[in-house]
Amino acid sequence: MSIVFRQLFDEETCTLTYLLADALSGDAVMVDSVREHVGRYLALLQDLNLQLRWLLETHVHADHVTGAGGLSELTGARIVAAAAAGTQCADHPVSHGDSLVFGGEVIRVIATPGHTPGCLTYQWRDRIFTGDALLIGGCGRTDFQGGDAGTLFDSITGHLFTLPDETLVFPGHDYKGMRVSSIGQEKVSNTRFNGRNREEFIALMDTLNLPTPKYMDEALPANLRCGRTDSTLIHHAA
Ligand SMILES: N[C@@H](CCC(=O)N[C@@H](CS)C(=O)NCC(=O)O)C(=O)O
Ligand SMILES: [Fe+2]
Repeated sequence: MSIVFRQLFDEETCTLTYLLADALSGDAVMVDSVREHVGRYLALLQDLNLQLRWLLETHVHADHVTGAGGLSELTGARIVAAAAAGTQCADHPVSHGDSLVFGGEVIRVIATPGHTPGCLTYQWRDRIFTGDALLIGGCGRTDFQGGDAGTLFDSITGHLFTLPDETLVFPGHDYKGMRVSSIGQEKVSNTRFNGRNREEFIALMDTLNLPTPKYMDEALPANLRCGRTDSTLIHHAA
C-alpha cells in the first residue's frame, strides 16, 4: 500500500510537524501542527489531494500554539488528545493501547507521561512520533506542567526502549538540526538515559535549570483549548 509522509519544521520554535496519509484513500493525519502554518498545511493537503481526518496532539504544548483548532474548523478533521491531558477540547480523547484508523492505516497510542502527565507517543508502521517525551539525544523537561522525571524515565525505558531497535524516532522538537533517529541509536547514544539509573536520571533532570519557553504565557491557555478560538469552541459544543 502506498503512503505519503512529510516532516515539516517551524523555525521559530523548532517544532516538528508530521503529515501521514494513505495515498489510496487520500485520508490524512497531522501530528503536532503549529498555528502559524495552517495556511501552508492547507495548501500542501490540496497539492497532494488529501483529506485531513485526524489532528493528533502529543501533549499540551508550552512553547507554541497548536494549529489543531484552526485546522479542525477549516477541514472538519477531529482533534485527538490524551484523556489524561486534563483538557475538555478534544473531539476524541484517547488512552494507552487505543487505535486510530485512517484509510487502510492504523496508529497505536502509547502513553509516555513524564514531560507532562498526558504525553502520548503515536506509533505508525515502523515509526513513532514521540512529542517531547523522547527527543534525539535528549528528552522533554520535567520542571513544569506536572512533569515528573521518574515517570519519564519509566515511560522511555519501559515503553519506548522495548520497541524494536529499527523503530524510527520522530520527535516533536529538535534544537540542533537533527530530524530522525531510531530506538537502537537512542538506546546507545542518548546520554540522558544511557548509563544512568532512575535515581541518577532524576538527579540530572533536577539540575537542568532551563529558561521558560518564550511563548509559554500565550501557548498554555490556547493549547488547553486545543487552539480553538471562541467561535470554534461554540461550533465544537454544538
Ligand atoms: N528556547 C525554547 C525552549 C523550549 C522548551 O523548553 N521546550 C521544552 C518542550 S515544550 C523542552 O522540554 N525542551 C527540552 C530541552 O530544551 O532540552 C523556547 O523558548 O521555546
Ligand atoms: Fe512540550
